[in-house]
Amino acid sequence: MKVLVTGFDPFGGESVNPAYEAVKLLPEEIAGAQIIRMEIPTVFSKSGPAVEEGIEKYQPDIVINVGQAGGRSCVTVEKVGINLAQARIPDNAGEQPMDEPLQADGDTAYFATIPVNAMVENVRAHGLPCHISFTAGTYVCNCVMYNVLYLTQKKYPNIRAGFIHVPYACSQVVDKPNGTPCMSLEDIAKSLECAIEAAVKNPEDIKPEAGGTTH
Ligand code: PCA
Repeated sequence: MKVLVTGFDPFGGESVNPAYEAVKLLPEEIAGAQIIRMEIPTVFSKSGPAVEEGIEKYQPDIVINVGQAGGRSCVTVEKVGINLAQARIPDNAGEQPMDEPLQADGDTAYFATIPVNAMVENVRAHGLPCHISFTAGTYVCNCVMYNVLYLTQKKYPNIRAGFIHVPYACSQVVDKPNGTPCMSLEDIAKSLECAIEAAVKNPEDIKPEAGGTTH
């Protein structure tokens, strides 16, 4: 089995993106599956095509895109990508879509096809905090999640796909306000490893023991 794991390049004035930094720390193999790493641009129009290039080149069984979610306190596995682009800040190419659909003929939303519940539970079972997230936002991360799910549904039905958001690395919050959450890159990478292990081992998702949000 092959797992393509992507991480974004730095954006929004940051000098690193903890997503790709942590992806680089992943082992070569997880639960017998080969891990293929790829950096992708934080650009609305380029991120999806970059992932498709990786799909064509490596023929993975699973695609997991990873991005930074500054302000979150732990790794979160995204449940859903929505057909909407709305950018608070310009992306790395200056693109700033406002209230636009990502795909004219796409569904309103797609659920992740990786086993999000099993992934979250496996991270927690290894002593690290982890939650499901029910929104990947409306920026480039949601864009790539939505577009990869659109693409896999239409063109690569045997590939399972989904998205993981990670918090700031500790070095990024030194100059940010007191209390800004962060995690060490080692703990982020360990969380990703546990999540990927569960994705490899669980072709079907499990029912969560608890969870859901009220707001
Ligand atoms: N995070 C951004 C885009 C790139 C990244 O790492 C997001 O959450 O949309």
